[in-house]
Amino acid sequence: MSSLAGKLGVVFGVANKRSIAWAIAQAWHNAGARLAFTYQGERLKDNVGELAGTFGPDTLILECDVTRDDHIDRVFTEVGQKFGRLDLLLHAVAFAPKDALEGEFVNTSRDAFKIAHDISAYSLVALARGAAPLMTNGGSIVAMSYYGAEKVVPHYNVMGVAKASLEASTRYLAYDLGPKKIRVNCISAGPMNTLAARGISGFTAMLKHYEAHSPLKRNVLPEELGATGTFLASDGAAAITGQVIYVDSGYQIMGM
Ligand code: 0WE
Repeated sequence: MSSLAGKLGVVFGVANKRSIAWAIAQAWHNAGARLAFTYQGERLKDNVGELAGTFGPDTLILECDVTRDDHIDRVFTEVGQKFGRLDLLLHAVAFAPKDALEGEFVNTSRDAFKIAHDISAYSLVALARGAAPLMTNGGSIVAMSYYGAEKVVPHYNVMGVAKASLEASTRYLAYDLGPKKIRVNCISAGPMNTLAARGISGFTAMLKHYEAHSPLKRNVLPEELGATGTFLASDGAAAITGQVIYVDSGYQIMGM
């Protein structure tokens, strides 16, 4: 019997086939979970429909702009109607205005700071609050983070501050939801070649840097994020909550 047999999940953050959300969704599906998907706007609707549709024609696909409380409410109402319960939630959503990732952090505007934190960190709190009443047998919430949350990565800027908030939010959510057997964890991934990474100047150099300096001397594969996401979602991780698990070829342990 596969490790997520009979589990019901909802996945936030698929944009295309390279998305981390899609890698973890495929792993969850292959482990036996039944999944619903959300997409961010009309622009991504067809992409997500095509990918999610490969899991069957009746796959639930809903629009969700995580800055909209009405969207979030509707997602959990419809997931509740379709599934009757929820076991798994994947948060793989982040955004900061492009100019905030280019200049100096000291120049971050109030607006860019607000947007980055709303979309990349507060959304986890809102989604956890929406999901919790449906997680009647307990549950596993998994969010994606990055090393820039704890050490300075040049140009990651306000996203690093927002990921620090996401990681701290993970701990406070784990505390609040623990009594309901709902676990909340982050996967801190090494750099991945996704849509969110495209156009980031120096990204190729970053992949080379991990190859040169990480203990494993290589980059991370999407299916390795899938495997860790499946473990965290499984009953094998039943005593793990509030943690940040590094899937980064060991890069995070290095001091130099
Ligand atoms: O979390 C991320 C990227 C998230 C992201 C990406 C974009 C690009 C397009 C958030 N907002 C935007 N806004 C856009 O307009 N990563 C971990 C990937 C990433 O992004 C970086 C990195 C790495 C690694 C930005 C600067 C430096 C390193």
